[in-house]
Amino acid sequence: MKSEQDFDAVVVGAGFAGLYMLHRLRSEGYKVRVFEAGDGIGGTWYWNRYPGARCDIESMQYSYQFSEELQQDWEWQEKYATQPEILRYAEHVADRFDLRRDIQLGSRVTAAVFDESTARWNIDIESGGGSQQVTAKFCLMAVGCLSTTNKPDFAGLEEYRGAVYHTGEWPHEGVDFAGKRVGIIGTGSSAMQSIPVIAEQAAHLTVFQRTPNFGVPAWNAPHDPAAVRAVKADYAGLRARAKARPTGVDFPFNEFSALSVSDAKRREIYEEFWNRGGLTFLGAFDDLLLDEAANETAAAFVREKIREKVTDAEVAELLAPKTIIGCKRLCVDSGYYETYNRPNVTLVDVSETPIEAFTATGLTVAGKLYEFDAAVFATGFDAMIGSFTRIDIRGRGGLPLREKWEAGPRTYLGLFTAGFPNLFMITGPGSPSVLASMIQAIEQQVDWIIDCMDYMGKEGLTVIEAEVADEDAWVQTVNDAAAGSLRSTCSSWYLGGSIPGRPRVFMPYIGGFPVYVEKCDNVAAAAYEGLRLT
Ligand code: N01
Repeated sequence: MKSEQDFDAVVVGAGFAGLYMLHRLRSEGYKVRVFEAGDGIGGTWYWNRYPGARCDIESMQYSYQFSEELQQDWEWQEKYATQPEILRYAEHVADRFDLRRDIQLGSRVTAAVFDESTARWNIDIESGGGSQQVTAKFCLMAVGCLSTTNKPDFAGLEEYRGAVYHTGEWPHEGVDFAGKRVGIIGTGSSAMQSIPVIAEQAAHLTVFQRTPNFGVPAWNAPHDPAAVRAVKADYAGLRARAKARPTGVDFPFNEFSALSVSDAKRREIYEEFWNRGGLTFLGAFDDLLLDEAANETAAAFVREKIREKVTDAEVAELLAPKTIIGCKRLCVDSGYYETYNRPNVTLVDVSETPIEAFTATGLTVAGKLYEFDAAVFATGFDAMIGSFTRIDIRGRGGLPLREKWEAGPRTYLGLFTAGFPNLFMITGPGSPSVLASMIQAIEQQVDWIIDCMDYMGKEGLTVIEAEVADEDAWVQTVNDAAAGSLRSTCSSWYLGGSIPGRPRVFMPYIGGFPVYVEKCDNVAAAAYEGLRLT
């Protein structure tokens, strides 16, 4: 059955971006509807329920700042929030701001087509076995950066008789691995978090590692109430300091080179940052992601730590990455390396000899069969663009977005893509997104979009779209920023790394959050420079 409805704005996705977008749109009087494929809100935190799932940004900063009452009232329990706690927080926000009445759950947007005769978007939705079509003046893509899972197409997978799970689509009822043999593929953040927990439960765990990753301890712990009180006494101060940092996160950092100090001093500083833990380790020196020699000092330090933790020297060698630290996103670990000292954990190196095929009882590598009762794919995501390209989005002249982005995403500020009028992206490729603190990046973009829409209303303008020349210039800016960073030198999901056939384009803007914010503000101040308004 088809029903027709017209909205000022349709928001795709009810994660943190969709929730805040809805709140702002409704407060400004727009008629809006959010469509969410999941049966609950929370986006990536709704789906990623694998054992051990936590955020790698500290909880006091991984939260909304738009409401002082909200940030004062909410009590985060630990330094790094668990997935269930983050989901509870999202649900609290939805209830507190009465958002649910405009969110349609279990509703996957399958197509969004711009109708040039009406200057509106025709949006198709599949829900509960039926389809629905709505129209909207504005189409707001709040689809997240890490939402479309990457499931490698291993030969023989259909013959495998055990259960198959993906960390990014974990069963809501949980999985009991007690007494089971488990095989896990991948050693990124999701694997590093889930492996210690699964190993404790399972009879045996076999880890298939293609590329080792650097992990720095989380040192997670319950919050010290006095420290929380101190933050809350000046939350605005913390937010302002975070906003001024390239990463959008406030943490201690040094503004000198790793090569400018003596070996002894360098070690002392690394120990200090190691003991603080997490992603902030890379704040030890200011050139760790710029200079290979500087980076190697940090990489060597962490390798040494890994060797200290893992008793079997051969296994330790396999686990110690020989690459740039921080090139792939650094992992925040809790007992990951020590897990390999357990008698029920085996590491299988698939870097030289890839996984050949699944069989009915397991999988083979270099002709050897590894058997297990359940397979866990910790193989990551079709990051940053997968959630756009799986929707049939068509702009002017019927041009599919998939086609336009075939050689890599092209955007203006990560907010617009030329030829797709009135389509806004939140944390889209070409914006800092995953390289800033996500919720902060979301609030900045949503506020900017609202100002832009209000401006259009006041000026009697109905259509906004990026100029091709300005988009080209921004793509160049994004590429130039990436070229200056060691982050662009390895295969990672920032470049579509795990996805076969994907062009290698560094997708997020790495020039720093404050630089990006200033650019967006300048564009707005110059009557939306680079954008055609009609
Ligand atoms: O995914 P990944 P993830 N055969 O892409 C391997 C965020 N996150 O879900 O490196 C064998 O990092 C692949 O190997 P390789 C966070 O931003 C945050 O772990 O391509 N292996 C890699 O080891 C994070 O960075 C949190 O050689 C294959 C792994 O699968 C991002 O999400 C927690 C393979 C994928 O690692 C993604 O993390 C979790 C194949 N065919 C996630 N294909 C926190 O907040 C892929 N792999 C802490």
